[in-house]
Amino acid sequence: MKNKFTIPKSHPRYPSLIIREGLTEGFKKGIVAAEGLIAQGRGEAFDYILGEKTLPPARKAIKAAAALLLLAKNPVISVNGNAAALIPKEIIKLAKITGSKIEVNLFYRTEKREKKIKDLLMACGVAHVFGVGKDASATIPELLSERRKVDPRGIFKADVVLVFLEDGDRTEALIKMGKKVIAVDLNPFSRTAQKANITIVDNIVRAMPELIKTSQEFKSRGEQKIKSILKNYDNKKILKEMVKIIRKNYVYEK
Ligand code: PTJ
Repeated sequence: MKNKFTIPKSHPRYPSLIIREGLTEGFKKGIVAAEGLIAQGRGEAFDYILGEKTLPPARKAIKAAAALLLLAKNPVISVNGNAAALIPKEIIKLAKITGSKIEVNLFYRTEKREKKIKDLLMACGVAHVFGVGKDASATIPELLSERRKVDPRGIFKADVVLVFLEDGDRTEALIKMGKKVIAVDLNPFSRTAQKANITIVDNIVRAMPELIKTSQEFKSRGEQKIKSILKNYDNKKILKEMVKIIRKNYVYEK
């Protein structure tokens, strides 16, 4: 991400300020929804509490996520405005390694923003972006938001879906359809975090490079070895570990 305002690298909040830059630039370009800036604020608060680093439970979730994506028959990465602005190249890298499709799926859906996100992803090197405009002709049952509209060749027939900054409704609806959901969400208490099969409680900006590295590493392992990672994975336990860290970080001692 560019540092247009020359924020000094020594600034204690440098990485966080650079993320803000990426999002506000994305907003000005029509990629990020205004509400996406507010969502980032909520994320920042959790990130601050987590110490702005990838914690051990998140690393375990990343390993399980890499395993699940590599074992999937039809994995799809679902992209919203914030993810497109912050991690477009990483989305494409991960899609290449894991054989995932990329689908645009917006909560605040407008065709104009969908197309801008598609163009951005294509400029970063992806051959096809699913779910744009009329391509999102299938419907996720029992979901009322605009996120219900999905591509019949993409999310609709996926067995594994990776989601970022999500609303709990769609995660629940996708799971009801028999899909496995991997969520990246800084808030371990959110419905998405609680409902997903694998929850990576981390900033998407840190989690994605780690997920790419792990997926690349696991790719050369045999299927049985990858399966054993998933066999021992317990998402409820991971979330509990995360909450324990939060409580420990914030015991106020005089
Ligand atoms: O682009 P659209 O139209 O699909 O809209 C996207 C937003 C983000 C506006 C929409 O999905 C939304 O309103 O999300 P929520 O319900 O506010 O949820 C955002 C969740 O993501 C919250 O739990 C935040 O803590 C978390 N979050 C925010 N920034 C990050 C994050 N998690 C990981 N990395 C972040 N950078």
